[in-house]
Amino acid sequence: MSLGSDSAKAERMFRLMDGFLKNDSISLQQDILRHVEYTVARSRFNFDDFEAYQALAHSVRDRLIERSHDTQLYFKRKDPKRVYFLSFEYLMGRSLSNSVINLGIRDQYADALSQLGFEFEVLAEQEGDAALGNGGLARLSACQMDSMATLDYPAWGYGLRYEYGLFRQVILDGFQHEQPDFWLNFGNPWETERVHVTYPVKFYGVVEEENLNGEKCNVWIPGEVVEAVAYDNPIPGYGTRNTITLRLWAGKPSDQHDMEAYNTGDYINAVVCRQKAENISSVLYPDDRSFQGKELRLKQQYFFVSASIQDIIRRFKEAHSNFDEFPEKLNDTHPSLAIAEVMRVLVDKEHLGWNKAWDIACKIFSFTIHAVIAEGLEKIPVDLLGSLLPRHLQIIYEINFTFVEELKKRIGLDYNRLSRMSIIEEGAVKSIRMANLAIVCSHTVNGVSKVHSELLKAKLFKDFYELWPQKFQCKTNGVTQRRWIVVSNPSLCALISKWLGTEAWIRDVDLLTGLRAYAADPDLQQEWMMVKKVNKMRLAEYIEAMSGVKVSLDAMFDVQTKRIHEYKRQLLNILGIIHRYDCIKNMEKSQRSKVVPRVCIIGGKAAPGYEIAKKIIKLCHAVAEKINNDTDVGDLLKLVFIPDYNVSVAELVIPGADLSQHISTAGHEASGTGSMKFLMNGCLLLATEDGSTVEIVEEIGADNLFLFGAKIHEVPKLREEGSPKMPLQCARVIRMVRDGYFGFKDYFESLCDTVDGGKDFYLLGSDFESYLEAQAAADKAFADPNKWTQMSILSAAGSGRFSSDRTIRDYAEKTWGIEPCRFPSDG
Ligand code: B1N
Repeated sequence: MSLGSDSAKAERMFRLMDGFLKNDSISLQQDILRHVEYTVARSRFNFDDFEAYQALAHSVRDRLIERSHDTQLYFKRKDPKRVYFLSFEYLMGRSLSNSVINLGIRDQYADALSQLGFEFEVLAEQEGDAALGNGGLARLSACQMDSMATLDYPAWGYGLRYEYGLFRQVILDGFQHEQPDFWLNFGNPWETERVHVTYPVKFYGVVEEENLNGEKCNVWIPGEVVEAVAYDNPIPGYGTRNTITLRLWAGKPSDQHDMEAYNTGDYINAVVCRQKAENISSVLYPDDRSFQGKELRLKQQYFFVSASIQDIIRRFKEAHSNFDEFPEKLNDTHPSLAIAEVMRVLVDKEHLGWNKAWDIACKIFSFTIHAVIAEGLEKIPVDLLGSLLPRHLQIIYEINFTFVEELKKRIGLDYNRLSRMSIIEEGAVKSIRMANLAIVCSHTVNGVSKVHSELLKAKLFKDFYELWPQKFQCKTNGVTQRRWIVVSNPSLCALISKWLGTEAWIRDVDLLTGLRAYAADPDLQQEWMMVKKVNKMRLAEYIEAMSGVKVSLDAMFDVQTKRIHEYKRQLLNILGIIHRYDCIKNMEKSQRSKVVPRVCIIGGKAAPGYEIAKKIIKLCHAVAEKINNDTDVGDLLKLVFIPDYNVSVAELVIPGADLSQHISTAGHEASGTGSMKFLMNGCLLLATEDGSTVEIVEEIGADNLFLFGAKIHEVPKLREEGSPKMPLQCARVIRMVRDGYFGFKDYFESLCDTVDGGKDFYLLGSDFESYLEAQAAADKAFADPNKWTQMSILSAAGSGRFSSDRTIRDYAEKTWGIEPCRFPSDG
C-alpha cells in the first residue's frame, strides 16, 4: 500500500501510475525496451550488450527509487532516532547483481533477458566498479551500508563523490603504472543528482568579533565559497522493502562567487573558477597508510563534513528543536572535523551557549578507529588549518583549553601526560591531533577487532583509556554474506540453502553453523568439491586471459590479494615461493611426483609513491617469469599476479581460492576483512595471529587453519634481536635475488635490505621457518581431499560471527541506541 494514499490526490496519482512497478517477465521486458528506446536513446531493434546493460540498470534503478521513496517517507512519518554514517571512502564495486538479488528479482530479470536474447551474467560484466576508496576500510563501509539496510535501521551514509576513484593499475614489464579511473565517463545509472539539495561550503577568510544583542560573538567571513551538490545512491536491503541512501557530495561553483566576478566584469575568470570548485571532489587520495598534511585533502574532508552536517541539521529541524537526538558515527578520523563543525553551527549559527553545545556534541558522536600505529594517525598542521578554516581552529583551541583544564583537575600537573593527551601537538610543526579530538568528544571509541581494541587501550590511547575506560569498546568488523556468498558464489549459495533446507541464513547468518553437522558427510563433501572446482575453472580462465598462464585445476590455488604493504608481507610470500622453486629444482626427479602442485596468486595495488611496495610487485613478476617458463617445474608451481585487483575481481578470485594468506607481522593489521570473505567461501587460511584472525581461530578452532609466526607480545623482543635470527633458508633465497637470479639485481637491492640489512622490521627472517612449516602442513592437508573439504566446510560454517550484520547490530544496540524501522510490507 502506498504511503501517500491517505490523501485523495495521492490515491489518484498512485492509480494513474498503475500502482507499483511490476516484476513479471513481460513487464520487465517492456521496461527494459522502454529504457533502450527512451533513456539510452537507441532503437529497440538495434542495441548492443552495453546499451542493454544500461537499459537494464535503469529498469532496476526505477524499482530502487520506488522503494527508497517509500522508506524515506516511512522514516519521516515514524521519526525514529537515526544514525548518520560518515566515511571518507566507500568501495561499492558493481551494483547490478547485488541490487536485483537484494530486491529478490534476479531470476525474473534473467528470464526476461533471455526472452530478449540476452544473458544476465554477460550484461552484468558490462558494469564498471565504483572504486571510491582504497581498501579494507572503504569496503567495510560498503558492507556496513548493506547490513544497515537489511536490518532496517534508519541510517544514512555520507561521503564524497570522487570523479576519479582509485587509480587503475596497469602492469608494463612487471612494473606498476597508475592510470586515472574515469568511472563516470559512461554515466552512472545508479545515482540521482539532487540539483536542489546543495549547500554552500566556506573556506579561508577571517574571523571577526561582533556584537549581537549586547553579546560578543565570532563571525567568520569566508574568502571562498564552494557549493556541494548531493548525489543519492540507493542501498537496498535484502528481504525487506527498506532501501536507504548513500549521499555523496560533489563540488560545483557557487553562484555567489560567480555573481561577484560577473559584476566586476571578469567573465573569463568567473568561468575558470567553475573548474576550481569542481576540483575539490575530483580525486581520491590513493594512500591508506601514510598521512600527508595536504591542503586539498583537508579541503575535501571539510567539504564533505560541512555539507553532511548542514544536511543532517536541515532534516532534523524539520521535526525537532532539541539537538541531542541524533547519533553520528565517525569512520576513522577522516571526518573528525565534524566535531568542530557541529560546535560552530550550534554556537555561531544556532546561538547555543558553549557548554550546552558541547554537551550535545559529546552525546552524538561515536568514533571507530582503524589505525594501529601512531604514524597512522592524522595530524593537521595548525598553520594549514588556521588559513583554511580559521574559525574551526579557534573552536579546537577552545575545546582543548577546556579539556586540558579539566584534565589538570583529574590528574594533576603531570606535564608529560598532559602534553601527550593534548589535542594540540607542540613541536617543529605545531599540529592538531585529530584522533585526540575525536576521543575527547565521542561517547565511544571502537576498535575493529578484539586484539586491536586491546592494543588501543594498552598502547595508542593508554592515557585516554585510563581516564575514560568506559568509552573504549570493541566492534569486530564483518563483511556481508549477500555480496560475498550470494552474489559472488551462486553455486555455493544454492548448496548451502539445499543442505540447511532454508535460505534464511542470508539474513540470519548464524544458521550457517548448521553445516557443522554435515561436515563429514561424503555427499556434502562431494558436492562441496564440485562447487570449488567450478569456481576454480572460472578463475583459471580469467588467469589465462589476463596473464597467458595456463594453470592446472588439480593444483592448490593459494591466494594473497590485498593492498601491497610491507607489513602485509607479500615479500614473505614471494620468498617462500622462491624457496619452493629452489627445492623443486634441487630435488631428484623421482621425488617430484610427491610435490603438491600449487598455483600462487598475488594481487593488489601499491600506493603510487610507495617505492618498496612497487618493488615487491616487480619482484613478483620477475620470479613468475622465471618459474612459469621453467619446464623442470611445469604444473608443480606457477605464480601469477592478478592486475588491477578490485571488488569485482575479488568476487571472482575469492570463491576460487583453496588457501588464502593473511600473514601480517603480528600487531600490525587492525582487523583484516579479506580473511572473512575467504572463510565464508570455504577457503582455508594460512595466517599469523593478528587482527581478526585471533577471533576466527576462536570460532573455527586452530585445527582448521594453518597458523604460524611470532605472536603480538613477542614482536618487540624479536625486533631488538634483529638479524641474528635470520635462518639459512631465508638468507639463501635473499641471496638468489641479490645475485640477480631473477634479473634487476640493482633494482631489488633496497628491497633485500629491508630483510637482511640489519633491521628486518617486519620480521620476515624470524618468521620464515614457521611460515615454511605452516605451508608444509597445508600441503599435507591438501593431499587428503576429504580432510581438506571437511576443514573447508567447517571454515564456512564458522564464518557467521564475521558477518557485518553482527557488527551493525552490535553498534545499533550498544553504541547508537537505535532500533529497526521496517517498512510494513513483505515486498
Ligand atoms: O581498515 C580495515 C582493517 O580491516 C584494516 O586492518 C586496516 O588496515 C584498515 C587512511 C586507512 N586502517 N586505516 C586505513 C584507509 C584510508 C586512508 O586514507 C587510512 N585503513 C585501515 C577496516 O577496519
